[in-house]
Amino acid sequence: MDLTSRDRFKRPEQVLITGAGGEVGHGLLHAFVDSGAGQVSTLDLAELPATHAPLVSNSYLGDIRDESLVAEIFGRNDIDEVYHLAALLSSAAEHAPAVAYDVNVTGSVGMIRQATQAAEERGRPILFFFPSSIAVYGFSDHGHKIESGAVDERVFHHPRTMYGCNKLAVENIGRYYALYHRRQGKKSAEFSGIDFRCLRFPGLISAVTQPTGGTSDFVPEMLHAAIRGEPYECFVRPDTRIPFMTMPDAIEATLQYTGAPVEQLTKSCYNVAAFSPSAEECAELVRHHYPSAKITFNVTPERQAIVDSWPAKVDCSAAERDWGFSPKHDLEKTFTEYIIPYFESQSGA
Ligand code: AKB
Repeated sequence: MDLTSRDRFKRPEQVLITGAGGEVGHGLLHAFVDSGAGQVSTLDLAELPATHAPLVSNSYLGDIRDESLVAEIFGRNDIDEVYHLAALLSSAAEHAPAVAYDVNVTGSVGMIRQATQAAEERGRPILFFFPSSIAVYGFSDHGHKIESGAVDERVFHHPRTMYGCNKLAVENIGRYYALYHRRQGKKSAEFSGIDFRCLRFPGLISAVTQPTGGTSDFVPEMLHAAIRGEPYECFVRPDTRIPFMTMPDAIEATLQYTGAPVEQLTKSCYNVAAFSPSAEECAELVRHHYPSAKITFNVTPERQAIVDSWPAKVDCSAAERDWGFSPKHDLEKTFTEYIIPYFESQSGA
């Protein structure tokens, strides 16, 4: 992982990653350890995989909704930066909307509150990173996809899914705590709470892990199935088009953004994405690089409706301008410079 962009700015002494066992957590954990971050603590419902454990200074087992555990973690560790990744993804959240609200909103707001309190008590801000999503946008209120061009951060905030509603709520509550919340009896000049930063991620493609419970999963799923030599039935139409980026680009963007001086930032929430292929274009590239791949299409209407409510393209110009967002992988390079070299290195080819 190339961390030169982040090294130019600063390196946190103590980091807390929630949901560290998930896809983004896996990438971030490695990036922090490679860059020599002082100490990484994690909070996850499940034990971290054996490969992760040696990378972590303190690994806490538990639920993000357990505020006494979260308070204990802030009390025991002098955390500089929180990467709050724990969440139920969009398809999973539609099956259990009440649980999704509880985890994605109540749990996240509890984390934000505890981070704010810890920052106020020690008189130094805590950077709080929150991964939001293209799911905050909503484009098909009446069943028709609205053609909109590349969508910027300010518009179409009418999410169709519980997950999108959750992400939008936490974007706003995090911004509230960072900018407007004042501890009772404190003058604003004394304020030292959280520095809330948020990226709206597109679908993510990782060579190392496979997502679970998301609706953008059709691309990583068709790819991993081809690599395993298994057939894949894609659950959306061939012409379905939403934005994607690779996991290394997502990790690099996260670290570049969280390492940027606050004076450079004009938003608390930025779009990031690298390319917007149709499902068929992805399938063609998979077949090209893995000629034995067997990909067919069989639409699941509920999941199709979700991706139809998401934008085909997002406008990333604010991220490019403010903190130099510049993903390395387009769709073709995702295969030639990331996926294929990764699997060749795994097989010792
Ligand atoms: C999902 O599909 O739920 C996520 C997302 C686009 O936020 N990958």
